[in-house]
Amino acid sequence: MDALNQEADFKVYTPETVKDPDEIKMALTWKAPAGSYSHYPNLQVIGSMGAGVDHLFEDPSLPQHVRLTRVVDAKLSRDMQEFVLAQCLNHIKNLSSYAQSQEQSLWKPMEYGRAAEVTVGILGFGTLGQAVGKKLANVGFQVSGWAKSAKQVAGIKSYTEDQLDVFLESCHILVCLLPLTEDTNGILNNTLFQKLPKGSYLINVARGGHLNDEDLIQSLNSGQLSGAALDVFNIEPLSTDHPFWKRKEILITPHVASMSNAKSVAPQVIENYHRMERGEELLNVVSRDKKY
Ligand code: OXD
Repeated sequence: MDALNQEADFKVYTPETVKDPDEIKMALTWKAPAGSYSHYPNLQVIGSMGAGVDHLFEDPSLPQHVRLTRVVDAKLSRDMQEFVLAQCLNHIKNLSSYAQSQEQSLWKPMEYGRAAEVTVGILGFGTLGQAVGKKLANVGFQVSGWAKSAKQVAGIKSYTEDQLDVFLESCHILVCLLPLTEDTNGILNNTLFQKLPKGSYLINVARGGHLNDEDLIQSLNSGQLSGAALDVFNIEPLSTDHPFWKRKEILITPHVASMSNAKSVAPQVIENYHRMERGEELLNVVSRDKKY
């Protein structure tokens, strides 16, 4: 909010400092309590402060006439590219296992993978998914992407809605970057894991709601999955008694893959405010039908 206040040529309030609710035309938000938006009768735009917008649709009283936007930011996209790349390399070079061996002073060489021999499947091949896919391909991984609609990205094989099974068949590493919607809720489950090659690795950097926690544990127990890197969880922070903490094959990070930065986000928020005032098309509009 401070970054916005410094740069904006309009007034910026927090819910606590608003004096006249009629004055508010645009809201910037991240996981606001349900019902927050109904206090402002002249609201025209609600902007999610992150890339994800699932938190908006969780509010049953989200005003129907209000336009919704999200953040699409080059810096956030680069952060996600680097994070996923780090997780892929960590996995194929066994770095987490060596960190665990070190705790026991254990000298235990392991076979390692090579990027050129590993296929990484990006489940959710939208703007962010494509950026991540390109980065991995540049480093030498084989990359494929799955999205509802066909995407043309040089050097990356793209699969569409009805080709999910064939897409999954070749993924040694599956990266979830899907938006969370009714269709994708719980998609990372036993049925999907069974379609991956045995011993595949899962990276979830999208939402905890995509993953069925029980099914992940079962797939690790059976060896269908060799491990997982999880940055997002059904309930955050992850409770201290959650079984994931005790699993050596799971690498847990606290939702840090790419964190919205007020300084980089402020310019596009300001731009959208002016576009709204001029009655122009907004940037990064969210479809209410698709919910992303
Ligand atoms: C986002 C996130 O959606 O941080 O931006 O998860």
